[in-house]
Amino acid sequence: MAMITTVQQHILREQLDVDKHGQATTGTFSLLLSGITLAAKMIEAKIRSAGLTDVLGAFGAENVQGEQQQKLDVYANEAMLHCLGLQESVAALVSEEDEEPVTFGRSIDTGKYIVVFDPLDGSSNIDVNVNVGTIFSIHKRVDDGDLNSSILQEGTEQVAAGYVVYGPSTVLVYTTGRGVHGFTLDPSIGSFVLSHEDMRMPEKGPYYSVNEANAATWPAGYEEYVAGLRTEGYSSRYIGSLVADFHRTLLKGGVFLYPPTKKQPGGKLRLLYEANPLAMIAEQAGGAASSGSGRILEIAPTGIHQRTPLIVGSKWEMERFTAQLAAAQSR
Ligand code: AFP
Repeated sequence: MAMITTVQQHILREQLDVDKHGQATTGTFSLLLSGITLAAKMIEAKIRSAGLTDVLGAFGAENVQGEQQQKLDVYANEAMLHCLGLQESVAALVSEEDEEPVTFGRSIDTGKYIVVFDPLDGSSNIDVNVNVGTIFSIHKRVDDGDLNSSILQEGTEQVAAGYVVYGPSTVLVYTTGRGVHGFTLDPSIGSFVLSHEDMRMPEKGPYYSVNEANAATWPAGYEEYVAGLRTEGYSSRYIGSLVADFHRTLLKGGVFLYPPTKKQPGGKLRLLYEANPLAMIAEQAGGAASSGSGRILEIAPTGIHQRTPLIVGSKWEMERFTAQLAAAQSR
């Protein structure tokens, strides 16, 4: 029989390794990650039967971003809150779908971790059967009695980050700062099984990925950069689901951009639960992530739903981006 490693076994092994390096572990971190994998399985089961049951379409309310909530957004959020909220190690959950952090009435100095997440990213694609995802980021609570300073930590302080992409198969990718590992859900046993060990982003890739309909309103330098890639023979790919666009960039290399636009001068994507976790994964895999003004992971957050421009991808494309944008903006 072929040997398999499930995500649970992998996380436990990582935790034992952490122990070997002298840090005290209590098992709560493994439990936390298994809460996320359970929620992912619940969400994936719902998505798989989306056309058959009455879960497609608008829920009839707007979320904090002023976006139409889809029924599946609401279900995915409830699954995450349910699977993580019961855990004593959780100090607060911060979701794209909730205006304020959820603390379950616990005293602020009990839980050890803050989990920030986008329960169903790209949900406007669901009705047309296109890939969607869940993104998460985990921070340790800062012991200063102020929940906000624990939530608004820089991305460099993340202790783990990951995402699940619900595509032809369901894939979970995570990092605890010691490489990036990918697992594919095996529906016959109901477990995420290690399928991509120590993932590395190719140093240069064949694709650029951006919503070119916004090109006329990008700041100086962006159009020139993308035109340069076109001249070099790059192909264009854009799904409009961040997780799916990022997953392709991780596997195949290249660059994904969501620049500032006239409509969204501060960028469209959210710093805490979209840009930061993907930036940590990109860096761990040998790539880079920028806001156009600097490293994503070094942005000091000021609000839980704050937005940022995001440019993320392979080493070569990111070095070229930084150089070309600086040159264009100094003209
Ligand atoms: P939805 O969740 O509303 O589908 O938005 C998806 C998203 O936040 C992100 O997943 C995409 O990368 C981005 O928006 C696409 O935005 P545009 O439609 O403006 O290109």
